[in-house]
Amino acid sequence: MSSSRRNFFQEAAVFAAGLFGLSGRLDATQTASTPPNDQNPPHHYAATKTKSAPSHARPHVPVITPDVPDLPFTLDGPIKVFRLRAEPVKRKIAPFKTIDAWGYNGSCPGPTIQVTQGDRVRIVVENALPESTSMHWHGLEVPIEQDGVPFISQKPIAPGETYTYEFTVHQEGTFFYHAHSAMQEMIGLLGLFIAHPQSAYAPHTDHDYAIVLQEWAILPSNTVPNTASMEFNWLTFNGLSAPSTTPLIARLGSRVRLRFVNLGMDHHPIHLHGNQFVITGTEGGRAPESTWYPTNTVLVGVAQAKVVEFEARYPGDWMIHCHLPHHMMNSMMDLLGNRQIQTASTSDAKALSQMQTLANAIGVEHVHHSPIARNANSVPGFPQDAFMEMAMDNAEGVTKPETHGLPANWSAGMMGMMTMVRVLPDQKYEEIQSLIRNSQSPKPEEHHHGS
Ligand SMILES: [Cu+2]
Repeated sequence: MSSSRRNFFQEAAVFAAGLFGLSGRLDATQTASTPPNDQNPPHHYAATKTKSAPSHARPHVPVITPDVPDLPFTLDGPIKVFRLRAEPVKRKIAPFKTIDAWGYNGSCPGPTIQVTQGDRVRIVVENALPESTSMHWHGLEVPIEQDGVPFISQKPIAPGETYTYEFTVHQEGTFFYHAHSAMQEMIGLLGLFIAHPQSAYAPHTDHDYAIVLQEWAILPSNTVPNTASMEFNWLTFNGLSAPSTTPLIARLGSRVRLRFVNLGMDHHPIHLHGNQFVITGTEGGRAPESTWYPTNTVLVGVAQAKVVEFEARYPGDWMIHCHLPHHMMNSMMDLLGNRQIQTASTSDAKALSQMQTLANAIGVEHVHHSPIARNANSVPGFPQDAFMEMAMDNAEGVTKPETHGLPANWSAGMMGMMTMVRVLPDQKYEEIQSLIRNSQSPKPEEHHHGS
């Protein structure tokens, strides 16, 4: 086959994947790259200089947004038609906290839109909120009539009304959509808008994950976020606080892309353990390879997207988290009384009884996981982290295929804006992919026989 003919088929494959290949989880069986063959990679330079393959050697893999669905589309001729319904959404952000947010199609953040550069899209926005709304396509170069700013480029979308946007996506990159009013953004009206490039990025990436960063101010015993507050006590990845966040699964030897989007009040320095990465893109699209440099923390500013890539060379369960200390915890004030709002010493007995109160409330057995010193009660400042570790491995929303095989009490170390990338050798990787597939397929009627 001549090389031009081969290119034609490869580009056709990219096109088809862009049209129809957007749902479902990645099974990297067909796409995983050969593991790096250097036996002893230097740990300080894990970051990713592989030889660049020709840019359309292999089609891109779909983006997976853990804990957030993809938005399906229908075709009207060549136009991809999407439907978004703005509505109130209940979201269980942690095993012991459910909030009343607003979102789209039952999800907060809203479902992820995936298109291919060059696509013509039509997005029908239905307003099922009790007030007017609007929709802005953040970072996309669209005609002013499609810009979504109430009173400037359109009338507000009244409750019960629908409004239709239509434009051609000529860019590639990580974008998002959001209502164009500050309070509605803060109560959750946003979602990802991924534009895949017409020719796949080089080097080829085997896994592509996206995470929306949000913060919430929710008083104890309340469910409605206070969108006027600057005191945030709940921090989420894709609308969930750890340990409810679903770990990202990667095959050992694969190349992983992570996309972070921030539409809150704080900037978030996102840190990856045990691996270096390179920043390969922003909200403006792909960055030239000459600008990539090794790092392990990326500051995701408000209204920005940051895209990073790394070679998953080291097996293990590697944390990914915002490194602002107050963003690495959950608010237990609902149940903990004075524990979090005082800095004066308390006794171990009192602290333990507070934790037991919380554990009882969510049906978890509180275990005193970390040892303390015999003289702890006499040391000013004690306790800080002591007794705060709450293992919830088996709580609803925490146990799932992606957490299979983690060490006991793993969830005690997971709070706030936190998840992990689990870099797994082939056998463990396949095992978890199989569990994921089984959990997604409809359950057959159970017939248990004695034998
Ligand atoms: Cu943060």
